[in-house]
Order: sequence, then structure tokens, then C-alpha cells
Amino acid sequence: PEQQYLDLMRQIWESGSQRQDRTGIGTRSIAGAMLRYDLAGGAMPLLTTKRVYWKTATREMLWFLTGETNIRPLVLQGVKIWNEWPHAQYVKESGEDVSLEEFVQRIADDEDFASRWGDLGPVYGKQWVDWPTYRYRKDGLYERGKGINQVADLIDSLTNNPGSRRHILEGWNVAELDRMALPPCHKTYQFHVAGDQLNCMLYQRSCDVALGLPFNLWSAALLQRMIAQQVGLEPGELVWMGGDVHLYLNHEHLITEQLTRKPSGAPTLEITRKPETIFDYKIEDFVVHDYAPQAPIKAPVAV
Ligand code: THF
Repeated sequence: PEQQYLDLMRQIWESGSQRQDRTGIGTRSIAGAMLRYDLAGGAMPLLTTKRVYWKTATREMLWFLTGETNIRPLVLQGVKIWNEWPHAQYVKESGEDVSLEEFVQRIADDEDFASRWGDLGPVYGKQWVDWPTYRYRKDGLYERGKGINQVADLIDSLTNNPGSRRHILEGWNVAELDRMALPPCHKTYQFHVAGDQLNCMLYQRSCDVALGLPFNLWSAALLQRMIAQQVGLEPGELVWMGGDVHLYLNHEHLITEQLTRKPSGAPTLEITRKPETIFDYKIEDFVVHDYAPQAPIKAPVAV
């Protein structure tokens, strides 16, 4: 299964079209790609051709499920993957030439500073568990309604109406995109019940294949497994679909090294207990077996 990922990487590197992108770094990019993973028997799309920090990705997923959009809880757990965006924003707005390390330290030490500067806007967590609603009044104006918890509704619809074709979790709130540090990349999840199997399709509009995709695949499979456990189904297939699927030009060393490697082993995920609800999982609940990855390959994230 991992070979699909390597083949996609090679295809983009060898035949993608070179384009300028928002970050100024430049990419090679293709339009549209699909990967399929069978999650039977605890299998996970966890790459072995480089070390993937699955606990970091898991902490991020648990953070999404809390509805939190401030990076501080991640920072306090040593998760660094969202730090670059608030840092760039701070430097831009304050004009202060503070390093990323110093900025992150302040986020950790100073709660008020964190609430002012650590928020990413209404990104995934907010849209997933508290999608804003509006109620129209008789006078034609409108007021805020109660937020929609899409995740709770999803558990409910999978339980009570498994045959539905509307099991969707959506991050792309058009009206709020301009307030997000970054519009959602993994924007639409759709679930599909077939017998006792729970399948998941993910549409990702923009995909950083070298750095982001290993995290995104793990996270999607993790969410699928947690939901399957909650609704009493077996995890089936994960179908990943990408829109703008690209490699950053400054990831060349990672790509050429990783493409020399061969997949080694088949890691599995065990969830050691069944929490009360989808919102009650803890990092300790996840154990990965048979993961002996090849060396990590460092590369900078494009901001
Ligand atoms: N923007 C870009 N350009 N790429 C992305 O992958 C990406 N994301 C999220 C939002 N914007 C993005 C952020 N997710 C790493 C991993 C995931 C990220 C951001 C950064 C990263 O640096 N990974 C390193 C180190 C991990 C660590 O130190 O813990 C790695 O080697 O995997 C994708 O959704």
C-alpha cells in the first residue's frame, strides 16, 4: 500500500507542472489523485520509508475534536506543526523581529499573549464541532443560532441511519474563510457504511505530498477508526482524493532520498479502550505495533 504514495511522489516530481504558489517557494503539481488503503486488521497508512510522528498527528486530531483553534494546547504538548502561521502573523502585525522559538515560548508562558496571538481563526476544530448558524428574524435581520456539532451529528446519523449518503464532515465554511489563518486543506470527509464496514472518503483540496500527506493519511485513518469504534463498525477502506497535489521545490533532498527507499513492514494501530464518546479519547489510548521506520528526513514547511 505504501508504494502508492511513493509512486504518486515520483509521478509529481517527474511530470508535474512547475508553478508559482502562494508561499513563493514554487511547486511541481498535478490536478487530481487518489489513494486507497484497506484498514482491516488494524492496518494504518503509516509510512515506513521515513519516520512519521504519528503521536504529533494524533494530538492534533484530538485537538480538532475539542473545538479548540488556539495553538497553545498544542505548544504545551510539544506539538510544533501549527506554530509558523501565528508567528508570521505576529511579525507582520507587530513589526517586532521575534524568532519562532521566542514567539512559541511566549505562547507557552503567557496565556493572555496566547489568546491574542495564538489563535488560527475559525479553522477545523471550530467548524467541526461548532459550525455557526444564523436565525432570520421577522425584521429581516438575523441573529446567531446554536452552533452545529457536525461530529456528534455524524455519530448520530451513522448509528441511526447507516444507509445515508449524507454522512459528511465539512470544514469549508465559505463565509468564514477570510478569518482563517489557512483555509482547510482536508476539507471534506464522507463516510459510507457497507454491512459492518465503515468506509471513509477524504477530499483534500491542496496537498503538500512530502510533509503534509503522511500526517493527513494517518489522521484520516485515525478519525475513521475512532468513529468506527464508537458506532460499532469495522474500519473498511480509506479513499483519499487530492485536488492540487504538489511537491515543494525546496523538498528535493527529501524526495530524492525517500524515493531510493523500499517500504519495510506493516504497522498497526491498537485502541486500548472504548471511550464513552468520540470526544473522550486520550493520547494514551493509542498504541502502534510493528513500527520500525527508516530514518526521519527533515524539511521546512512552506508558510
Ligand atoms: N502547509 C503546508 N505548506 N504543508 C502542510 O503540510 C500543511 N499542513 C498543515 C497546515 N498547513 C500546511 C500543518 N501540518 C509538519 C507536518 C504537518 C503540518 C505542518 C508541518 C512538519 O513539519 N512535519 C515534520 C516535523 C514534524 C515534527 O517535528 O513533529 C515531519 O518531518 O513530518 C498539512 O495539513
